[in-house]
Amino acid sequence: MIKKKLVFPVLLLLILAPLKSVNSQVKFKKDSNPFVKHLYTADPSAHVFNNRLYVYTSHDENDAAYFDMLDWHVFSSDNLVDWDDHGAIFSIDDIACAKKWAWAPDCIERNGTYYFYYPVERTKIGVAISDSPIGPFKDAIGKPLIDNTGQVEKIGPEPIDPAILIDNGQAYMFFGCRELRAVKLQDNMTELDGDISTVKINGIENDKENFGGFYGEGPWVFKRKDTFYFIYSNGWGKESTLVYATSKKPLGPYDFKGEVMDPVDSWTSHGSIVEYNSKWYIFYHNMNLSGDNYRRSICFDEITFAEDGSINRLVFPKKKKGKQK
Ligand code: FUB
Repeated sequence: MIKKKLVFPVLLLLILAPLKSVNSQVKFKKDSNPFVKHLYTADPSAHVFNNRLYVYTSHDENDAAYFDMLDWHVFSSDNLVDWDDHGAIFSIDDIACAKKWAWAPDCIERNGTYYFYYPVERTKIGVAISDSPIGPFKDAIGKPLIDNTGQVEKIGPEPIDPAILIDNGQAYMFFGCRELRAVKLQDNMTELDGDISTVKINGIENDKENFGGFYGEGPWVFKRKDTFYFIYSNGWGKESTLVYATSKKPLGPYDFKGEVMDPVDSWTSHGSIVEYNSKWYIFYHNMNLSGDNYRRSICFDEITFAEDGSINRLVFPKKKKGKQK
């Protein structure tokens, strides 16, 4: 017979166990950047769902010596000061086809369902679904949506960093490291619609890795007025940062415009731009909390546009120390 004094703690554990594994919450306030300080986070993809802002991130481990990441988190806020960490919403353990490298994700809502796109093992992109923006997510199709095994020429050498845009009812997925690819998605969001194509960015033809408009990784596309803005990292050097190009069509061709922000101190630059309550914000990561490239932390700042639609470059008050690589 269970002792009486054990009944309460056991009951409490039973009640809390499902919450912990799915939506364990840490509540905190943003007082400065980086604004998430209780764990290391990177690659923020920010979206507004039902008038609340959600930021989907990858998660750097406390003892990381590489990007050996295991799960993904989502954070949300309705005033950008008070934040909830909804915990690990999906993890490598939930995926049959992968054992490592839970890298930069994205999430989108369509017809009341949330689709979470995740890159794994630097070779595959999968999709998981939920009826809530904070999960629980479950793998949607039990196999990768994209897998470059034997198809490097078509899919690219490193299909990572999926970014989803829905425009005019059509969903698009952008992805890739060093080689940018895009593909339409079917209305069910779990199947490709047509061929994978290369997105052209005019004006970067002579730009080399780490400089100018070189395409590095971390694509993100958003629409403002009638213009599509494509932002991405131009590499992993001391001066590399997020840059952008614009087009009147989602799949381009895009015209290179310039830098979005000052370089951060980590090798990697990865971010997203979102409109919330009539202001625009850029989410990005740096390594200011840890001083280590494999333990990054997400930040955000307001960003503005000039009259002609160009992005007013985000300038940090003091120039950060150069990158190490
Ligand atoms: O976080 C792992 C990788 O580092 C991402 O996929 C890249 O965009 C870079 O931030």
